[in-house]
Amino acid sequence: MHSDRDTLFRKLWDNYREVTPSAEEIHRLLGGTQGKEIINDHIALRTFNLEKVNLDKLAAHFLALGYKEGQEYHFEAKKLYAKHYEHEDPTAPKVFISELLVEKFSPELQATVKDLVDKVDPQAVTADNFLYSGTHWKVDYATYKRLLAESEYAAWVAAWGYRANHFTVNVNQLEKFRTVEEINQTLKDAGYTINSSGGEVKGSPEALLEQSSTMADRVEVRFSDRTEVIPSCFYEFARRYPKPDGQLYSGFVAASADKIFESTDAGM
Ligand code: OOG
Ligand code: NI
Repeated sequence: MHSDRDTLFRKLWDNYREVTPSAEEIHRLLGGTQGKEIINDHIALRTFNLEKVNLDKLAAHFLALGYKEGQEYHFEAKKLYAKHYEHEDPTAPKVFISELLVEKFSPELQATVKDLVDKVDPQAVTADNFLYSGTHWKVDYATYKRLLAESEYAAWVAAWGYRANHFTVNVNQLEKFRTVEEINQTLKDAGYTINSSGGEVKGSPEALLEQSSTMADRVEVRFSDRTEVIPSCFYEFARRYPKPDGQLYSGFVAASADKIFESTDAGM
């Protein structure tokens, strides 16, 4: 029925899995013996705010599938702007798209990012596969490190390009687990590191959203001059609470999101 949407999320998942070896094991740990599929609360995408590839260009792919714009979010310190998108079908994952406010960075970073984006074919941006098309440029390791010094986000997008940055399990729909704390404990017992920036559980029942995430996997990336192991993608867990009208809150919480971004920090 909604096969275009299913296809897009399946392609995004397959592409995410390729660089996130923990995803399948975590899926198994949480899904375990339960018969039904894990439901995704949302996915997240990252980009630069340069016209050719900005947030709106990514969002267009979801608007075409019947998604509607939700709230917007500002991240002053990280110099990011984001919006979320949701679909009237409650089983459709929400989508959180952010963009780096490139003009707020040094002339060097601006020039580097402009160079990368100049390599993108404008037609590639509207193609069906754009959201899981990876990088459209070559970057050397020293350039990656220079970006990293100014913005972990900029370095991540330079290294990984267009792909789901994380998938998020809808905790409300799990059978084996009720709370984010229980999930964190199970993952820690299995040897995973939970992002502890701002606390392992971000948000609260009062904020109508509780979230946690793993620290990103570390995998090899082929830079133009060498191969290095860097953070790739992570897995997130979200539990939503009802609003006074009885409907589950469908937005995000900027203070929590601010910390979730740090799940791709090298941190060691
Ligand atoms: C997005 C971080 C925010 C959430 O659920 O609040 C987020 C990112 O890391 O790209 O996903
Ligand atoms: Ni998220």
